[in-house]
Amino acid sequence: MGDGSVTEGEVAEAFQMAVLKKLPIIYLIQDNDWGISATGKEMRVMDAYEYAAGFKGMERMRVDGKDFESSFLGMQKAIDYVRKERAPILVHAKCPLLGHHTSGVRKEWYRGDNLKAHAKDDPFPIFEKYLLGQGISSKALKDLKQKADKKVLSDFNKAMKSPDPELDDFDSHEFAPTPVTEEKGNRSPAKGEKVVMVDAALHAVDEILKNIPKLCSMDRMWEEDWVEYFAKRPH
Ligand SMILES: Cc1ncc(C[n+]2csc(CCOP(=O)(O)OP(=O)(O)O)c2C)c(N)n1
Ligand SMILES: [Mg+2]
Repeated sequence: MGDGSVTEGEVAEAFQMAVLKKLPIIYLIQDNDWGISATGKEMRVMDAYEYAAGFKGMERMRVDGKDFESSFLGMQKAIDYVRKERAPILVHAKCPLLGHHTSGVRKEWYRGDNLKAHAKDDPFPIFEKYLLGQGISSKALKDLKQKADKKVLSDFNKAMKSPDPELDDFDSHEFAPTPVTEEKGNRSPAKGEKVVMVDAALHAVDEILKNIPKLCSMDRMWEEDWVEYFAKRPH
């Protein structure tokens, strides 16, 4: 997530649940000190690493996001921690802003003179220098770059040549087709009690949950359990 997104309410809810249920999640924060066109100072009084300290049980770590070695080793530690402890961790990576917020919101519009300062922290030249220092030849790096450029160009050309998407196909694969296509059952069963709509929805969710015993007993379900559950679920 970006540093700006961490100031949003949904993230507080996610962090709270993650520590409460001890969920094995890595929150990787890319802190470029901008949220669209607002600076860090305009958005918040603390960064994500400091904020995470408020969530008891959230492990946290800082890495230098412009430095490959720091980021790579940091992520290795974070993955080990989550696998072993089955608990959440936040990794805060300080990064320069190199790209645009979106293709429609261009960095030149809001970054002004600051762009050059951020470009100095571009991780690519820093990594290149590091690799040269580790004894990798500049020829090997040049070859690698040429190979990557060639691959990107060929993929780009392939994409440009492919047909446009079909208009009536835009929502395919968005939702699984529902097996419920007609109303069944009795709306006015004998001795039935009238309930408000929200209660009816809660009863329905309750019935669904009753068929997932592990979830109902509030045990944590691991990824394999979910895969198993969805594989067996009647479609
Ligand atoms: C819940 C919610 N609140 C507000 C927004 C509006 N919004 C979109 S992007 C953004 C800031 C994102 O900042 P950051 O995550 O740092 O991304 P960056 O601009 O660095 O790419 C905001 C506030 C949103 N999309 N969702
Ligand atoms: Mg940002």
